[in-house]
Amino acid sequence: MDNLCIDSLILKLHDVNAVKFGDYKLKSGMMTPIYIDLRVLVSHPVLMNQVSALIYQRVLEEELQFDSVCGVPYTALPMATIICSTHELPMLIRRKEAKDYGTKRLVEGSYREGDICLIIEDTVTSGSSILETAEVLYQEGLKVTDAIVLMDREQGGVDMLASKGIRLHPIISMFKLVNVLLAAERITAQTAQSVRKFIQENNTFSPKEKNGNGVSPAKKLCLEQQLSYAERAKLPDVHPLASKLLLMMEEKQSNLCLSADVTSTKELLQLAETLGSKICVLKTHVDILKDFTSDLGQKLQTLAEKHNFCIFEDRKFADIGNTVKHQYEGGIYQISSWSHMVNAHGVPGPGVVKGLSAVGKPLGRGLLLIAQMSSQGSLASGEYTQAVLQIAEEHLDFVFGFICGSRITKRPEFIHMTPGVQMHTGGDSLGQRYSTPEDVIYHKGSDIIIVGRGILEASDRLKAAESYRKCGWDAYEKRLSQSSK
Ligand code: 5BU
Repeated sequence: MDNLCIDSLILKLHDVNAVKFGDYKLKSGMMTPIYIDLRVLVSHPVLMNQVSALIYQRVLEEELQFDSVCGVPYTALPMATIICSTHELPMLIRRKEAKDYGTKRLVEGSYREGDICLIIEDTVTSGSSILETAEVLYQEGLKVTDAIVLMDREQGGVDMLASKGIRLHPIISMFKLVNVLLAAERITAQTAQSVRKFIQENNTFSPKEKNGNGVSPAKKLCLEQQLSYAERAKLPDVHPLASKLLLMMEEKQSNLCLSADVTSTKELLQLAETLGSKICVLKTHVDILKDFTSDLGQKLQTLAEKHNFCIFEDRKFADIGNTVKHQYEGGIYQISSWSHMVNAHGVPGPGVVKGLSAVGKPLGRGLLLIAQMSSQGSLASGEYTQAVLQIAEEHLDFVFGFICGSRITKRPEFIHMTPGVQMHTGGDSLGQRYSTPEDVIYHKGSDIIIVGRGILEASDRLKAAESYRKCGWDAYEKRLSQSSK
């Protein structure tokens, strides 16, 4: 989703008084220093259309599957109507009260038992309004798996709904809103700080039992994942390369892997030199270099030692064991001689690991298995991911982690690395999909963010790398602090 688009929307919402600062009472009775009133949107059709378009864009980005759409009455009702009318999607209307004449239906529109209904909401605090609507839909035999909200007050709605089996996809978060208004000098730093403090101190969702029912997937991750990178480095079964990497991460306060997807050797070496201090891993695709020479590996290794990072050639091996052995060791690139880690698909079965291990294990190298991919329509999911996990568990002496979208195993010895990361969700025109560092590390429980164009296309690459390092690290610290609560 385009960030500029969100930023300008936030300013327009402020212009029309949909965002107010002061002392306001929420539906729950709680007093708040910020109030969001999106009811005014009906008087601003251009803005209403823009909001509806953003919601629909999110539907596409998340590839949501559903049979009908229902807006939570009343504010989200016109938004749902515009979306359904524009894109010719069937809509359902939830009545707040059943009529006392005629059919007495609580849900208007046509549906069949088992149909999936997507819920649309304007603002979420605790998530109770969405749940109320979902419960009415459940009574009618409908299913609700996802909901989209324009504004998330970040006070526990995502976790509460997740605990009820509903994924909530927010478009604007409260922190984002405050940051944009502050940057535009619409509010003072003091107001921004009081809102942030209020949000942090007023989380409406507190799981009753740790590890028990009612705990959201995001919270569960936090509860399970109590070890720091440094603690994990010392576990008895951890692979030596994973141990080295985890210690490096802790020392540099970086869980950032730079995907150095450039086509000139000079630029690659320059990147390693200038951004080396910000990263824990440098990921390469040597086969896209137009001027590869056999001394590159040695040069990269020298820089890796100087700046304390690991080298990861993203070769994605996917052949029978005997072939990958040659591909890894020989050819022009002689990958095993300089890359600390490589990755492989699980498609060929365990033989691919055995072939690579025969070359890499004696050299102290390690392997990441590709358990999930970031690209749209990827086939690496569900049972495939589980089968990859099984292969990894059978080869702990060489496989030390995964390429994945989110954490796939509780074993703290495994390192999870996630590509498809940018500061804003969305994708490119060739099927890449992006999640944010916070989402990947905090919500999805991964360990390392892999960032390419988010840094490479920035006008100041060093500054961009520092922002990603900081975001990734802050998300990790937030996860750790939550888990020890
Ligand atoms: P981007 O510029 O941040 O989109 O680059 C992502 C990098 O990660 C790029 O080198 C891909 O080849 C790599 N990648 C990925 O994007 N998604 C995947 O599932 C895997 C690798 Br596996």
